[in-house]
Amino acid sequence: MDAHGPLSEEGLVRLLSHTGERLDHPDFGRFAAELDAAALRHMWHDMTVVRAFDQEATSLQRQGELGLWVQAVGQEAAQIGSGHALRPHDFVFPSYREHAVAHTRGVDLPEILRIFRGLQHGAWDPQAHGFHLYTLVIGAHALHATGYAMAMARDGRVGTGQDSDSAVVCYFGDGATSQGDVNEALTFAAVNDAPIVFFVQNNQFAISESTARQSRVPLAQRGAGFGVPSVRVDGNDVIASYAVTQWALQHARSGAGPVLIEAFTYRMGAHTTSDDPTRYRSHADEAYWAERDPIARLETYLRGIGELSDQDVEAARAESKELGKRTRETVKAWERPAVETMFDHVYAEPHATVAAERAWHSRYERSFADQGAHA
Ligand SMILES: Cc1ncc(C[n+]2csc(CCOP(=O)(O)OP(=O)(O)O)c2C)c(N)n1
Repeated sequence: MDAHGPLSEEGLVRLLSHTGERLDHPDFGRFAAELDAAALRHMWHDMTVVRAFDQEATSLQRQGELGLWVQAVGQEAAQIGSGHALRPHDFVFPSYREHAVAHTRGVDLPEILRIFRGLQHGAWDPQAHGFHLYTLVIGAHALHATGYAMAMARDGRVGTGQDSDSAVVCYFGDGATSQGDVNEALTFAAVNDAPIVFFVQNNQFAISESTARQSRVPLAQRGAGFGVPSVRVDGNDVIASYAVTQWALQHARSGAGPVLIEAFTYRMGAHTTSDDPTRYRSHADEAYWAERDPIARLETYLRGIGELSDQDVEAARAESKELGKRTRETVKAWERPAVETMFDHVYAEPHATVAAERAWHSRYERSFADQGAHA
């Protein structure tokens, strides 16, 4: 592996080693100091519960209850750390793997599965949660997020020093950084000093394509070309993810412009339940990253300082089990909407193409009835 390439661990901000020792950092240590033991336990708890939910969703897909599931196992620290740094007034544009961020924004986890059961295009009210709908078109939402951030600034919601100062966080993957939309978003955000944090989860793969096929340099270096301050952080270190995001949000909310964070992490699961990662990566690689599990390292640290008890672990296990049960029951109880309703929410206004598709669909349905009549 190239020591200075996109998969190197060079320059990562790290505040918790993979064996669970606390580390300091001259620029970001002060943000981590905001986290007391209760806050860290809360993060551990969130990561644990979200992982259990993720595993439950994978099982439901395997049982034929979901069309697809997008796993986020291994990326919990990047998401929970950054999610905990957000304030209610901030606004998040996720891609489609940000289940842990959704949890921090108050989205009830089972609700996410409405999308993956094919019942709804989106499954929550974005304004109620400060959390936009999932976007499957890679990188497209980076432009939406930048426009939203520019509007926030025009609405006087940055640089006042008040609690109402806000920022946008836009999450996407390493592969998305190769998309035109993301590069256009960085250009607009930079020249407009938009209050936005581009949070890249470099999970090392765009489906089967390694980050090494997306870039010659660490992805954070791309920000420099746009004049956007950029930081590489150990994405499996929840403390560092929190600290770096906290700094970035304060920067953006103050009116100083955008920040790019590259959270270097590893997708421990498959790209989706339709993918077989054994086709393109080694067991040795998986074993290396299993030792860097984001939840285990925080657990080791908290146990070492006497801030996580067997009762805490047992309570989280019981809660996870209960959430799994509630998830299964909720999903199976959802009623199937009439197929034609898929045309209802594509556009707010009537649209000629959608109307033509709806008409085609109804002719198609009728053709079966006609066949029956002639039989
Ligand atoms: C515009 C567009 N091109 C291609 C795809 C197909 N596609 C779905 S996921 C994916 C890989 C994305 O990788 P990355 O940005 O690293 O995010 P990750 O899935 O690893 O979180 C691709 C190419 C798509 N959804 N949208």
